[in-house]
Amino acid sequence: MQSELRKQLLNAFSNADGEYLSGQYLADLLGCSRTAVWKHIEELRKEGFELEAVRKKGYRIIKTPEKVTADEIRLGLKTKLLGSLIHYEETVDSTQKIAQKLAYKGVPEGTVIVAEEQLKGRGRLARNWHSAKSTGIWMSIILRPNIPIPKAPQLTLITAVAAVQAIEEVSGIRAHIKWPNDILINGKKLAGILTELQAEADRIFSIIIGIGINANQKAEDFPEELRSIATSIFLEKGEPIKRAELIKVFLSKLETLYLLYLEKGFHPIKLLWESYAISIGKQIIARTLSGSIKGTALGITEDGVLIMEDKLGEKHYIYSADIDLSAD
Ligand code: BTX
Repeated sequence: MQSELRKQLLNAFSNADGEYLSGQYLADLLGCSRTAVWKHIEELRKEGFELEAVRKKGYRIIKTPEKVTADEIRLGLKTKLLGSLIHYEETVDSTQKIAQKLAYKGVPEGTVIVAEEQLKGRGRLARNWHSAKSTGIWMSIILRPNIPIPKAPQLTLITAVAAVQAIEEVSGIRAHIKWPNDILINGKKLAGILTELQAEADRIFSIIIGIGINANQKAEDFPEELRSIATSIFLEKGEPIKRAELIKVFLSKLETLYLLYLEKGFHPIKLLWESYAISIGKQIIARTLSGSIKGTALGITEDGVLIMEDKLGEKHYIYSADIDLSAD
C-alpha cells in the first residue's frame, strides 16, 4: 500500500504542473529530511518515472511510465473518496479476491486494487475474464454504501455509465451498455463489470466493484475464442491510450455518479444509463438461471430492473440474466 509521504509527494508534483520543486521545499512540505525526499525520488525512478534534477532549482517529473502503479494513478488524481488507498500488484489471481480480503480487514471505503495482469480473472457465474499483462485495466473498488441489499445491483449500472463516460473522454469512442454489465462497441465486448457483495443479515458490509477494460490489446493478445466477440480501445481507434489516465478519469466519473446516487437516489442515474443503453426497444432473449424469455426490452424500472414484454403482452421483470439480441 502507498505511504502517506509518497501520496503527498505526488500531490505536490501534480500541483506544481511541471514546475521545479526544490528538495528543501519538499522536505518542509512533507516534514521529512532531504535524504528521505531523495529516497522517494529514487524509488519513483525505479518505477519508470523520469525525473529531471537541476541544481538550485530542484526536481520535476518529465515522463511517467506506461504502468498502472499506485504512484502513477495518484499523480493528478482528482478524487476525494475513490483511490484514498491504492493497492497495486504486478500479477494477481484476481483483484476481486484481494479486495475481498482487504474489505474484511476494514480498509476505508474507496480503496482501489489494481494489477497489470490477472491469472484467474473472474466474470459472472464463475466465467473467466481474460486479463493479459499490461494491456488492460484490471481493477476492483471497495464501496460501503448505506443502502438495502436489493439495491446493490444498481452499483453495476452506475459503474457502466462511469465507464462509458470515461472511455469517451479519453479515447473519443462512444461505447454502449447492454443490460446489465456489458460495455460494447460494434457488438463486441470492450469492458465487463462484476459486482460482488459482502453482507451480514440485512446490512451491506461492502460492495466490491470489479471492472475490466480492454485498452491496448492487439488481436493476438486475445485467445482465439475471444477474437470475434472481444475488442479493445486500441483495436477500435488504432492507437494506444495511457491506462493510468483512463483509470483517473474513470474514478473521477464514478465518484461523481456515486455521490449523486447517495444524495438523490437512482433516478438521475437511470436517465443517464438509458441514454447509453442499446437493447431498449429491441427484441431480446434473456437467459436466466430458471430459463429463457423472448420479448421486447421495454426499459428499466426506477430500481434498475429490466422490464420485458413477451409476445402475449405479459411483462417480465428481470433481476439477473445474460441478454442476447434476438434475430426476430
Ligand atoms: P461476464 O460473465 O459478463 O463475461 C465473461 C465472458 O466474457 C467470458 O465468458 C468470455 O466469453 C468473455 N470474455 C472473457 N474475457 C474477456 C475480455 N478480456 N474481453 C472481452 N470479453 C471477454 C464480465 O463477466 C465481468 C468481468 C469483470 C472483470 C474484472 S477485471 C477486475 C476484476 N477482477 C476480476 O477477477 N474480475 C473483475
